[in-house]
Amino acid sequence: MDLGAVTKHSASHAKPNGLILQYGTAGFRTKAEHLDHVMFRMGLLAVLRSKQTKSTIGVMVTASHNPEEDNGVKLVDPLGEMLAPSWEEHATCLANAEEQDIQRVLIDISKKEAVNLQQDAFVVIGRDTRPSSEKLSQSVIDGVTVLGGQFHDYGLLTTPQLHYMVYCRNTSGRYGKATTEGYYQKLSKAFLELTKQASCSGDEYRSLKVDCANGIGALKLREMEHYFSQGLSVQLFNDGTKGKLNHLCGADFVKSHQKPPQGMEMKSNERCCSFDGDADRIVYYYHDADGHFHLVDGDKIATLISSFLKELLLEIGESLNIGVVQTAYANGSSTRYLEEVMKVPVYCTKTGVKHLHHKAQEFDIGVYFEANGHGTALFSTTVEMKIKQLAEELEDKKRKAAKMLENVIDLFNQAAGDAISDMLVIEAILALKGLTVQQWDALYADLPNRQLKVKVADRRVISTTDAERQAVTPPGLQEAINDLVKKYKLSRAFVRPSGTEDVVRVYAEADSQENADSLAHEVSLAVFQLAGGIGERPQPCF
Ligand code: NG1
Ligand code: ZN
Repeated sequence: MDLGAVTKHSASHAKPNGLILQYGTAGFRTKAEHLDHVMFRMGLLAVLRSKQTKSTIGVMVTASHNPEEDNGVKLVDPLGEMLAPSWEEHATCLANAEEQDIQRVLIDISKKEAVNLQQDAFVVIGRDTRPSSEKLSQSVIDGVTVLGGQFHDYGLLTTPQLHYMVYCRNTSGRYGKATTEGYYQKLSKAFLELTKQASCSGDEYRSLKVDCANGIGALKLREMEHYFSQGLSVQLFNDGTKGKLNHLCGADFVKSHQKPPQGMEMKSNERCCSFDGDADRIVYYYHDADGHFHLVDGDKIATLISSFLKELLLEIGESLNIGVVQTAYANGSSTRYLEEVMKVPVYCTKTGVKHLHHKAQEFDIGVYFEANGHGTALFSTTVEMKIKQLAEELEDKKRKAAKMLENVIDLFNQAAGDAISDMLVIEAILALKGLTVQQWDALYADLPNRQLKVKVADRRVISTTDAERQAVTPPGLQEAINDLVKKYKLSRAFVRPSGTEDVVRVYAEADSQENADSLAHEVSLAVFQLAGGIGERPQPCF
């Protein structure tokens, strides 16, 4: 480790005075102009992690659904997963170190993690379409090279594509080719094979409107569309040619405002979907004949997928254990439907896909989705091998079902939740089952709900337990929430500090929209009073 060179280069990526950042739900995120030093240092850290794991490590420059002025960075571990928790701590430590302490922190991490500094290091880098991303990814590269790491800069990629590249490279190409071409081919082939089985090929099943949040999803879907166009035609909106990233569009906007994105032409009963800014989330929606907007969120996606998987397993005659993993944001109706009607076990984890992913790994097949549309289905290696074998051995109908399941496994980006691969799985299931978006939506009725944000001086005063469903501190807050919840029917509410924004998030559901709005507002006031609210008191805004 040439520590002299590190010090010299680090000085040109100086840390703004007094800035303290946390490796949060999905890496570091803040205003782009405060991130240069973090990028450089994450380049350094990626080299150490690569040396330690003797594997390729990924670095993604993106702030997902955050405003265009923000940016962020996260590291991707060898099998395409999120960074291991002990390394998140190292990341926070390194990002916040004063200039004169950087050498010491690097040595400390290397010692604690028994990093062999003689080992080669390889880092792959991707970035979203934010104006700040290109320069920031150069700072990552600076960090990688100053520690003697090799790298490949993929340039513009969706977040899930970077996860895919890391996974491919660390499994010697068995999973797929580590190029965008390889990604397009793998997914499109599985999609086309699967949809070949669909008996109804009516046009209404074969076209989809996609709001790309003015982000990277538009570029990549455009590159990809001719690979799968025999099975699906996509019409892209908010493709980045005019509008601003995530502004009044994209999955996060649609989910949190419960209304269609700007710039999308929706006819009644047409199937539409939105990606977020780095294309790892997807939500569906439509306008009914009366002009009412209907959101089909991550919970309904999980329901559609898990019921399809259950049917295939039944057909094949295999009893594998399927589990669905959700967070506290999952609509109460979805949990009830999964448990009571579908008889699928449901588990709740803390927010952030790394937690859901971890839990999902406990099952033969783990389907996990956040209500906001971030998720996937995970298949254990044993299950994958077994299905491939059955697809060769079984006869007739059973063989067909096993083949279909094999296609589904190939279609899901096993490394991460992926809007593009989720979209293709959903489109295939709808075509195979001959379901319209309305029929899918009608599986169960969502409980009316509302999400709000409250500004407080220090959001860390709120700590939670029970997968974030109960507040432990500040004192009195949970009691206040309990009292408010009692006032409404079918109600539930919880609060937690955001891991990606400087706010406290409030969630409430109840028997009517009016009641959900009112409960959310009352809980916001309790947070404001008991957790050190700043600025204007929360106003009832609905
Ligand atoms: P925070 O800001 O911690 O609530 C948000 C989403 C998460 C996850 C991350 C990462 C909600 C309520 N929260 O986290 O689900 O997607 O961003 O992008 O949607
Ligand atoms: Zn995202």
